[in-house]
Amino acid sequence: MNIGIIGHKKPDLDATVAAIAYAYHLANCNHHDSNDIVALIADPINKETNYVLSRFNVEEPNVLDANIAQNIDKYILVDHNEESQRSELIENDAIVEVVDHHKVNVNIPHPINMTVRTWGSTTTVIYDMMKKEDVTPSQQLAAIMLCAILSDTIGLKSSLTTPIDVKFANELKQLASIEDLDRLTKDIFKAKSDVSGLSSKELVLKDYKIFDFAGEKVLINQIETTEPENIENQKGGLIEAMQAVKTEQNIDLFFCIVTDILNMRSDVIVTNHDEAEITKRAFTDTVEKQDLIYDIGNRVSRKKEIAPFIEKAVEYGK
Ligand SMILES: [Mn+2]
Repeated sequence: MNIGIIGHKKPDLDATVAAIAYAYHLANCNHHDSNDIVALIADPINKETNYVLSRFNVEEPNVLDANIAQNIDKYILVDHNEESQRSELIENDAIVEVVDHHKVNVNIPHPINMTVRTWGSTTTVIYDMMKKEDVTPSQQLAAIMLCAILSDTIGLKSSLTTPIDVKFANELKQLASIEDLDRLTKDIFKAKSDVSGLSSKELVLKDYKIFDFAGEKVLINQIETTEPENIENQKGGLIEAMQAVKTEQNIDLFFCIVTDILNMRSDVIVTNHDEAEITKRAFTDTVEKQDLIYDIGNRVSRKKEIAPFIEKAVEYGK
């Protein structure tokens, strides 16, 4: 029996590291034969993840494809639970467990194990599970787990950060023998902000999630960057790319969030008047920065401060 552990489509650092860390955990806590457990990703990794895995010499997981799927009997979902964020190769029947820190929206017709916490990263949840079973991550694994927590919590500064995230980050820092947390955070931010060579289409799909809000297919992309002006200067091309994606993927509403990770604030780019109206209804204090770009102030967390408000605004219009 083979178990695949896998994060959401368009994996970020947390989705990738959570799969690697949970595979390590299950292989080391004696409940499983390690040969049966494999960490996977749903799509190729991004530049930030590539930077972190290369820096700490950790092998990148395989991308789940039809060949690999033939050998997997069961799946554990990490860092996601909604069907719209799941690889299409995963059958409902094969899902046995979820470890996550997002809102829950699953309808699986059999009992599953779920470990969901309101903490800053899925990696934080997995480290807690490791501690409870006396599993200690290797130095390399501790380093990438620390990076995943720093990335998902924007350097432990996002409003989603809990005292548990801070405590565990410090423990992992010790295990990884990392001296300078600020330096590491800056290195991760730099890799996260590297948009060189990305087309407009790649930018507007850099870190996206698709939601079903009141029957509307809503795409929310987030570009985390230290140089938001470099992104917004390309507005024309970005909006054109957003319109093309809407047509290709039958998206009803598209919101592209540009988050300034140094100043902890965001703007929203939209493609039309309808999306602009929803943005204004969702964030009542929003300011129109330029045509089709709205300043939404110090909101940086898609899952907590952005998506729920867009959802309410979409429902209101129904
Ligand atoms: Mn996450």
